[in-house]
Amino acid sequence: MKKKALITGITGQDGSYLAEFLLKKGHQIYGLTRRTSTVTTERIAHIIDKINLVEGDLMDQHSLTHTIKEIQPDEVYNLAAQSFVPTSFKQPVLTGEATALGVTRMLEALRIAKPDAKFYQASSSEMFGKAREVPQNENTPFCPRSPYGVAKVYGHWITVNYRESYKMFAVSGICFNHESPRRGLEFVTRKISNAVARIKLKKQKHLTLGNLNAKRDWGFAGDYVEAMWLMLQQKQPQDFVIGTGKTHSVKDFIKQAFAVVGIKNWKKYIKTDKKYFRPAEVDLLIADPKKAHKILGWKPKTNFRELVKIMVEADLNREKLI
Ligand code: NDP
Ligand code: GDR
Repeated sequence: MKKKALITGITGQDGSYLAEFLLKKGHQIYGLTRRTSTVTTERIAHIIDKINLVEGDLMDQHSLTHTIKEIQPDEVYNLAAQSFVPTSFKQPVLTGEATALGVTRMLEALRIAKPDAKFYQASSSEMFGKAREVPQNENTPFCPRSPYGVAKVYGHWITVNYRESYKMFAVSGICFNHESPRRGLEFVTRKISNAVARIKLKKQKHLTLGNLNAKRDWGFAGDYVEAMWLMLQQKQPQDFVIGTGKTHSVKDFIKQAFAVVGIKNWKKYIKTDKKYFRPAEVDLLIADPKKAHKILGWKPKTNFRELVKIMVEADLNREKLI
């Protein structure tokens, strides 16, 4: 019998990599998608014949309970969320509904209809926010700096609470930033890789950004989905920090991306605009992933330079075709 996995957020960056990964493991994949007026399946177009899409929304309890009852999944990966930090300042209530309460809705659906399913919650390094210690591990206190970060803290603790209250196999992966050519265009890494490709091809003159000094622990999304799966294969449910243990500034990312296309005087292409600065910023994130190394045997395979190269080259190829 094939294992059944339900992935929420399957149309997103991580959902697409996880679906590919689990297909290779021989899973039967179900992906929760919400109704939209335009197509959102671009990232999973190449595997769409091999997976089953089911309609539902984290805002709608009934659709989740019904989905779980029907499918009876062995594993549930809750990747769906309003995931863009700036949007969370503009739409804090919606972010709370989807990113925080959405987790409870899914846990309730499981408690009622499939309590022995294994549950993965996509927690975030944004929960550390104004970080109380450097680097951050599983015991570092949370200090979120955005409605998104606050919502993820709720999602994290409700996952822990269902594990402790109902003995469910519910775990939280505290993932640091992970990127790829499938990253949404509004996130800083993809915004940079895409602009650098366009500048190289003379399709764009400048790149306008916000805070260039923020530092993040950036890894490759394709590596991180393996850690999600590994967490659900453990005997005991527990939470893990997943990251590279290295940090770089936005400026470092820009320099490295321009270097990929052989441009040295990158400064002349960069502008800043207040509109890209956040009401409250997270200045420095860096993971201490020792627990994941030790217990999961997980280590990232792609380093920072390789990641930037993969992203810029993919955007160059894509822009050449447009
Ligand atoms: P994306 O923004 O690329 O994908 C988000 C997914 O959630 C999309 O499939 C989207 O669907 C879906 N979604 C949004 N709202 C709802 C809703 N109300 N009901 C059902 N589905 C919904 O995110 P990523 O793939 O980058 O991230 C995956 C998860 O991991 C998110 O929870 C994110 O917060 C978290 N995370 C991500 C990190 C990263 O660096 N990428 C790091 C740490 C945590 P649609 O296509 O219809 O919009
Ligand atoms: P982040 O990612 O907020 O860390 O959340 P993002 O790429 O949006 O920002 C990273 C840093 O870059 C700075 N920055 C800019 N950011 C954007 N988007 N656009 C700009 O023009 C710009 N200029 C500078 C930001 O201020 C910030 O410091 C991501 C998301 O995937 C979350 O869902 C996830 O939980 C966390 O990573 C871990």
